[in-house]
This record gives sequence, C-alpha cells and structure tokens, in this order.
Amino acid sequence: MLRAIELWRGGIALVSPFRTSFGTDTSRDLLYVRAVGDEHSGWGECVAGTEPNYSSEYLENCVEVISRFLVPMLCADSTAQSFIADAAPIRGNYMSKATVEAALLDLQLRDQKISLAKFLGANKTKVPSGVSVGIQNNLNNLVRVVGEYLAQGYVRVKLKIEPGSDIELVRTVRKEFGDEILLQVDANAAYTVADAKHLKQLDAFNLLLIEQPLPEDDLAGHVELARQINTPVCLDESITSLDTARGALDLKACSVINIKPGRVGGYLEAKKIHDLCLSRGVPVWCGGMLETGIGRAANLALAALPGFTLPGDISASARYFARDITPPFVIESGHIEVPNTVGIGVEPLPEMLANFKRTAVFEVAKN
Ligand code: OSB
Ligand code: MG
Repeated sequence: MLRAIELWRGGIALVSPFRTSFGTDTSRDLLYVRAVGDEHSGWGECVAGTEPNYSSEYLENCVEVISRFLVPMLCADSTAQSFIADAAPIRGNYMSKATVEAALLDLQLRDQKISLAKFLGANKTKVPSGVSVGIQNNLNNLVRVVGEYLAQGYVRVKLKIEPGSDIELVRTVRKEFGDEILLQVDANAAYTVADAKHLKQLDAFNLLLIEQPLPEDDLAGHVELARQINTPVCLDESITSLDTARGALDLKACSVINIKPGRVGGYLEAKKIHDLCLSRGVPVWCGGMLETGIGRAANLALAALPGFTLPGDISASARYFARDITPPFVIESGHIEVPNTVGIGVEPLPEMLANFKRTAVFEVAKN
C-alpha cells in the first residue's frame, strides 16, 4: 500500500562541464520522488534540467506538476500502471509523470520481490557502455578526452556537435583513433534541413548515426534529410511517446530511436516503444540525462531488453560525479552490470541523502 509521496531536492557537481548545442551544465539540480509504502519505499529521479532548453520541461515546473496535479491522483492502491492510466488527461509533462511512475514501480517491485530488469523482460546481465562527449574548447582537448574515455573501456563514443563544430571534430577523432571505433554524433536540434548538404559530409566517416539533427517538431525536415544523407538518422527529442515513435518510423523520419524513459513519460511507455521497434527490426539504444545512480540503475534495467542492440549513453558514475548518490556504477571490460536484486536495486546512500532536503510530504488518502 502507498502511504505517502515525498519530494527530495538537492544538487550535485559534474566532474567536468558538459556542453551541448543548447548550453553548458556544470552541475545537476536534483529532484527525487520517494513513494513510501508499509514496508519499503521506492525512488524515482527526475531528469528535467534547470532550464527548458533540452525540452520544454524544467525542474521547478516538474515540482509544480507533480505536487499540484499528479500526486492528488494517487490513492493507497495506486500502482505504476494505474497511475499512468489515471494521469492520461494530463498532457505532456513526460518527465514529471516518469518520475512518479519510477518511484511507484520501484516500490511495488520491492513489495513483489522482483527486479525492474526482470519485470521489463531483460535478457542481459550487463550492458555495453557508451559515452557522450560534450563540445570541447579545441580539438586537442577533444582528442585527449576521447582518448581517456577509450582507455577506460567505453565501447562507443558520441560527439556533441553544432554548426561550426561538426565535420572537423569527426574527421579529427577518426584520424586519431581509426575507423574501428563505434562513433556517432548528436546535434540536439541545432541544424535546419537547409544544412542537408553540409551534413552529407558526415557520410564519409562511417558513423553509426546522427542524433536529432533538426528541431523536435520538424519531422518533415528529418524525412527530407534522411533521404539526402546515408548516415542513419536517430531521433531523441522528437520521440515523446509510442505514438510519435510509430509516426516517425512510418514517415521514415528516422531509422534508429534513442529511448529515454523520462522523455516518453516513463518505463512502461519506454517498454512499449522498445516492443514496437523490436517487432519492426528498428535498433534502439538507451539515452541518458546525466542521471545519478537512481535513474542510472533503472536505465540499466531497460537497456538490458533484447531490442537494445546499440550501446547506450549509460556511463559509469565516475564519468559524471566525484561521488554518486548510490554506490557507484563501474565500467568493466566496456560493460556495466544490470542491478538484479529487487526494484531498481539501489537506494540513496544515507550520507549523500543528508545533503538533500525533503521539501514536501504528501499523505496519500486511505481510499
Ligand atoms: O541529447 O542525449 C542528449 C544529456 C543531457 C541532455 C540531453 C542529452 C544528454 C547526453 C548525455 O547526451 C548522456 C549521458 O551520458 O547521460
Ligand atoms: Mg540526444
């Protein structure tokens, strides 16, 4: 039975600034939802950023939506599944819904004594680990940073690109590290379809894919671009649901999908998108939002599903934080182990949680 929902707020510094085409992050503002039951509690991490620049959602807005609209929908019998059905009238707000859903799932799976990986249908005990490399100040730094990650065993490198910082980055990394490494780029919507000819130069570098080249609403532009370039187009920001995934595939706006549970309203929807892509032979991979161990643990469970045939952006804790909120996830021979105990398999360390504030407690009505 669900007794209460708590909101926990805090922050954590990144080990190095992370620059994308939409901005630079040096730390993460954190919001966790804790679902308190009779015997256990479950944790969910909100992936929204401080500012609405990756998508229209942002952290303070999630606090408001969760407190004002989502929590009042809960009762003692709520499950992740009933919550998602009840929350259907609330439009958008995917990251807010995903946070509450994740906490409820963790709680109910702990009660049922099964792991999230098992619940979702995982068939792997560890997953290959890729790394997302932010835009660097110069090419020397890029080579150094990529070299360090490769030395740590990361099996796939993703370079963030933007107009003015693209073809040369890829050329340099290929020249330095060879044609064998798995390499892809992510533009975070920084181009327009008028850049198709420019982006076609990427075809020379045998990339796994180009992620979200154009604005999230520009599906027609992605269709046009995908026709003109040979590099597979992968969508991130544009895919917010099973429906948008199906539409993008039907239209041929993309041939690969980056699945982020936060962006699509939770793990249940993420699983549906995975199932659709698996049935169509469309490769998927698990994206990241610089999550701490709470979100990372749940993403590892998802990434262990059979359709996740490309390495994801789930790196080791040390790639992000000097000290994670949970026991650290480590990379070993290019892989990270999938938690296999109950629920998401981890909890915040008490000494780390001591730096957080419990900013709200909502008692849940007894039916
Ligand atoms: O576009 O995939 C993205 C981080 C924050 C917001 C958007 C993105 C990213 C990343 C980092 O690329 C992935 C990670 O290592 O968590
Ligand atoms: Mg992306």
